[in-house]
Amino acid sequence: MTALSQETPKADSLRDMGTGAATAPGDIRHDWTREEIEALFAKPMNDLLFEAQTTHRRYFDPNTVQMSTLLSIKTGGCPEDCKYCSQSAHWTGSPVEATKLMEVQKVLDEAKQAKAAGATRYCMGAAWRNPKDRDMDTVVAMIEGVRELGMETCMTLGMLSPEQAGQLKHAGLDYYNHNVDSSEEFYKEIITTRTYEDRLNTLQNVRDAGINVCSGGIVGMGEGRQDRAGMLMTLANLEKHPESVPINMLIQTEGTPVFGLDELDPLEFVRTVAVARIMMPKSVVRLSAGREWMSDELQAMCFMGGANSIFIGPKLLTTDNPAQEKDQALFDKLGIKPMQVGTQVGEDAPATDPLAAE
Ligand code: SAM
Ligand code: DTB
Ligand code: SF4
Repeated sequence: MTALSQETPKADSLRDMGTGAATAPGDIRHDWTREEIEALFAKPMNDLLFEAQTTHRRYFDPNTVQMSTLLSIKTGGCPEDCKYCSQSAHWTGSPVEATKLMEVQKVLDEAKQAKAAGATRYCMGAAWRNPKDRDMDTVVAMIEGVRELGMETCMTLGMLSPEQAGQLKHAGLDYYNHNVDSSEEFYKEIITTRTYEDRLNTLQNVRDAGINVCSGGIVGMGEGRQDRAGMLMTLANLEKHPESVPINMLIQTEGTPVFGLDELDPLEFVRTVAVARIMMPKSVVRLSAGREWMSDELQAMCFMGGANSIFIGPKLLTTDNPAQEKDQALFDKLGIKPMQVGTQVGEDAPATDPLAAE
């Protein structure tokens, strides 16, 4: 299996190929260059947010946000050496304790609560390099059970073979999360136990199985702007954009090698979200980890920049997420409503194309 093509030359829309034909905000492209992306990052903030909003409104209702809830179905003890992760067995100073794979019924009980709290998608994560074949029956039962509750399903279990991806699809899995995490160059600084190509191969297996792809990364790990640009270039130049793009702000956990790094300027986080929105116009962009430590104003700027998905519920995998009442108060102040299932890939979005009349 070869890695996904990162340099598909053909764009889906008119391009400036020396013909003078320019692209409009929201045209779908897969041929982004580093220079173009860095130029987006360097725009004045108001211009960047305006372009992101214009792009966003072409495909989505700007006042709706998709809401997922996360559960760690197998915590800690992971053989991988991701420097940001409290669940890696390599960082013995991390406070996270390893657990076994949860029982199916316990997962379903948690999922019911998440549904009652307003989540439309249930995301189950395991601290694995890859699922063992002996675990597949259990994760399949979890997918089937959550679907029966009437929720969309997402899993993040590490690397998948084509056969495992096929099994998950057959069970009815809607989304698979597998992040590229950073640029290809910076990735080597963060993880040594697998390669960037391994990540891309799993994404290809997920795509080939017909499961929606959820892939994004983390910022604030000491990478440079060129790495944030490189990460988005990898994602946007895939043959098909991921349907879901989580942008995580690093949550620093004691004992991990990245603990104590200078925090990323929050406005640079907003820029990363806005550039992701511009480059992947129809994708749902998730304001993912780190909201617990973000002000209302910062989160509002991310929504202005085109973020339209979040995790709700008091916990992510091992760390805290805002309490439901706090989130509800924020949504009320911002006039944000939950996004209905089925509209998240843009196909049913209202015809509010601000460029259509031009
Ligand atoms: N083990 C699987 C894997 O790595 O693909 C699935 C679980 S892993 C925790 C899922 C993603 O969570 C990682 O790829 C990373 O992007 C994100 N993540 C993990 N720890 C994080 C942290 N401390 N802060 C922000 N994001 C984090
Ligand atoms: C993703 O991109 N972010 C989520 C989800 N995919 C699995 C995980 C965030 C984890 C934050 C650290 C923790 O709670 O352990
Ligand atoms: Fe393991 Fe995933 Fe954490 Fe890496 S990010 S250590 S693969 S749980």
